[in-house]
Amino acid sequence: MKKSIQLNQDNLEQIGNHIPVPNYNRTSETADIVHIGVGGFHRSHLAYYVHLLKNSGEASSLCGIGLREGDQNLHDIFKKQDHLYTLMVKHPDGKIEPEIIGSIIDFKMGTTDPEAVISQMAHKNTRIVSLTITEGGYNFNPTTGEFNFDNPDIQHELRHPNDPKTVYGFLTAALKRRRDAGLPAFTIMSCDNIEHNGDMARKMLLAFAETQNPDLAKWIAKEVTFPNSMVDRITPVTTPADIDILAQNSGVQDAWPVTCEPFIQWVVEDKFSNGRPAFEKVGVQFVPDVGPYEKMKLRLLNAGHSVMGILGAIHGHPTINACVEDELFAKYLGAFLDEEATPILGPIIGIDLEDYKDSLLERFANPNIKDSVSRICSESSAKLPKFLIPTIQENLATGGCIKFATLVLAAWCYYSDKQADQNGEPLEIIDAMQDELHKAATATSSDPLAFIRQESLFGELAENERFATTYTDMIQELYKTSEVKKLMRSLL
Ligand code: CS2
Repeated sequence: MKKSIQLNQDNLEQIGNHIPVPNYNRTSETADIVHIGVGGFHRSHLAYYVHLLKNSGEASSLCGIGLREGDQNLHDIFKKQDHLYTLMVKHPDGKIEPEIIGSIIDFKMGTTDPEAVISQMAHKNTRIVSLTITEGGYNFNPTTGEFNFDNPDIQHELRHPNDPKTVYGFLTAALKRRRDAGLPAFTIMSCDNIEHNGDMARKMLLAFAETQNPDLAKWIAKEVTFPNSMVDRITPVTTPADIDILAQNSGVQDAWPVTCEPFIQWVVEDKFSNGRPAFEKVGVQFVPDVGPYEKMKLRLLNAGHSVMGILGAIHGHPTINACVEDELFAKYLGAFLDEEATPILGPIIGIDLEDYKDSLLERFANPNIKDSVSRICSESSAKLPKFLIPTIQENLATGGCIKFATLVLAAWCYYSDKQADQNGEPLEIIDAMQDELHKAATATSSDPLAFIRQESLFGELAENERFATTYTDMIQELYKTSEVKKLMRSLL
């Protein structure tokens, strides 16, 4: 076994003998992009695009921000590694391409040092504040679509504007400081999987700001832009095995590398209030209206993931590639995409939907990626209302097919109720609504529609007769046999 070298700035030259390292200077810079939510996806996507820009000689860099206690671990690791990390691109043929990324130059924690975060955002060099705060992070009520003022942290921030806790408190504190200093507003760039993610960020921030400081809200409405974007790169959870492989094959000691697929895409609206880096030079597509691209990606890729993930979890498949290697699952996915998701998309300029779906199947099948179904099923309560439930609602309205997606909801109920697969193996469930989901699902024995009556997730679905009959039949069958494949087969 090779002796591995600790990843940090001093060792970069030596590491560069084995794998690609940044060819740019990382010192004496102030970030122009401040990013909230430095998860794996941010590090495989936006931070990678900025790395490509820097490698091509452009000046741009990122300061990461953590607003949750759970971010402390990455903060501490980054400190030791001078904010360097390895991106391990995993190809379907088994090849792994590691590369050291240096585009993040700083990381600040809002939980322990809120002032440092506000002043970073309010710094004159900051042009963009970007977000990957997850679907659940936008703090809106899924039924009404309105801002959730009941959140205790939001209540605290409304009363104490100088003691922010959530993304909204930090954004208003920093924007106020910029306005008072006569500095231009920054762009707020959402990179989350939500249809009209920029519009959503705008609506939520304005609702908050109007209550906290109506004058400031007017300034924000006029000065801040919120481009919508479609972001894409499958980024599994890093495992201890990834850390070992990197140390053994490349001799690099990195406590938190990120793994991802080769595919990458970012389509964004060119609405930046305070300028932007020349992202088009590194393959980013700028379009006037990102809506159709977002809808396509969320309703095909993300929904397809959830279809495989939830059915796969109950069947006992550990990963997405294991699901699509199973012929029945692959066929089921194809049927869902073709018969339920595609009809509501309509044509999209410049995109051949058949090619797009073929490439999705290939990406899901990448055997080297091993994307766990538990990652896909995590936070389903925030994902399904964006990825899958609207497809059922739209198909109900037009008389379209609903059976493939409806089985996923029945399976989700079973999953939330039993918290185990069909063989009784316990499932790892990660969901902010886990207790409510479990409670609603356990009432299924006395009321087959109990799970669907959770209005905040499903709206009025339980009242729709066609849906209610289809779902009830499936629930009865699934609870009787526990064999999800039997039901899948019967629908094809
Ligand atoms: C996945 C996404 O979390 C999920 O359910 O569908 O993380 C997906 O892998 C990314 O959006 C790909 O761009």
